[in-house]
Amino acid sequence: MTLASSRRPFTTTDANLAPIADKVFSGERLGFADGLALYGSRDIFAVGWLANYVREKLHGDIAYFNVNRHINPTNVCVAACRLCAFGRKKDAPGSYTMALEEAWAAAASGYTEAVTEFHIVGGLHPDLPLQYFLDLVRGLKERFPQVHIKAFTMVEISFFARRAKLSIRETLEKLRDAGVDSMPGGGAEIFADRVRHIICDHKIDGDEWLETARIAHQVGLKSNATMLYGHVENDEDRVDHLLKLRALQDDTHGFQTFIPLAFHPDHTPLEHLPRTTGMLDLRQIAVSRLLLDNFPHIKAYWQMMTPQIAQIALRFGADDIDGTVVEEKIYHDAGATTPQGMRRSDLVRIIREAGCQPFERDTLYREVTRTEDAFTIAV
Ligand code: V47
Repeated sequence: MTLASSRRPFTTTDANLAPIADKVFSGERLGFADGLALYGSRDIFAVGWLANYVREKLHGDIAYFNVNRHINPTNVCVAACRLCAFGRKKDAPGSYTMALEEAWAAAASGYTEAVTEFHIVGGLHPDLPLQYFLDLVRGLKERFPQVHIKAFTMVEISFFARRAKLSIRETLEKLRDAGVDSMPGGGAEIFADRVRHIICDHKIDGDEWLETARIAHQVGLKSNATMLYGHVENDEDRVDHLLKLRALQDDTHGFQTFIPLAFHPDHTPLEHLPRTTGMLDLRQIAVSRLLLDNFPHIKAYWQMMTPQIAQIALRFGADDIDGTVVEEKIYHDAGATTPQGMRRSDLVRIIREAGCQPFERDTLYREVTRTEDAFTIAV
């Protein structure tokens, strides 16, 4: 079956994709049933082709990356999520909490390339007050005023607020005023209660995650959004998750990037589950690009997907492969075999070999221009 798009002919062996392709070519929004058809289609190349069509329309040949550093100030966590291999109880072997000086030193260490972003997330520590996080952020801003601070998931914000007896809005305003510039997308997992009860019973529910994101956007913080897939969820749960994010984005336009995260089962209570396959990872990228028509960016996080699959994902709807990272803990505790970090030059090579133009961005997707280890951001 061949349909004439405005640009090239589209071919599929799956009759269910023909009406979806018509909608994609005419810019019509896809619905719940379309999402299910995309997950169920045996013609993965056609699904990827459609997603790539949308990506090219939005971004041409450009693929984004950044030079960033992850900092996880503590792995101590009161929650005991079955999905997680990172969190530890306070006195358990392997638990750690960085003193502020240690966290500031970690920010400065690693690759010598000047980072443009600190990505900061951690466990829900029972004793660390909000003041620790305010001081952490303020100290980073004093030491690295040019570096964007993307910090704390909606789950952490809700926890800080409860401990400090503040509203979500007050907590976000304090962190913003201390120097948080935007927020990462973690903790969203899957919004469906049935699944959340199994994988992360102790976390805020889906509605609270969405409401916290709404307030973050209202106080002027952009954020990302994630979805953890490849565990006990089904296609309906995945489509439901994506459409809830899309509905919130219609209201706030505060999300920058969607990042599908493949579940890594090693060393978690869900260790018996198999790892996701390359085909599912690519399909997830493509379906995300097609359903999230109001999200500017879809990220293939190379740490989670492997650099090889992330590279192919650039032709399945992704326009971003994240950054240098330097030191990744959450996936490596759960058995990831990818390197802990990658050099800027390797990210550039991966992107070029995918046939795309590498574009070094800052967290807000402005162009970064480098001379030696200094950089300037186009504003
Ligand atoms: O929220 C935890 C996930 C997330 C496991 O916003 C796991 O730019 C797989 O959100 N297997 C944290 N996933 C990472 C995250 C992120 C990563 C990169 C970029 C951005 C961004 C955000 O990792 C958690 C959870 O969903 N996670 N454990 C695991 N065993």
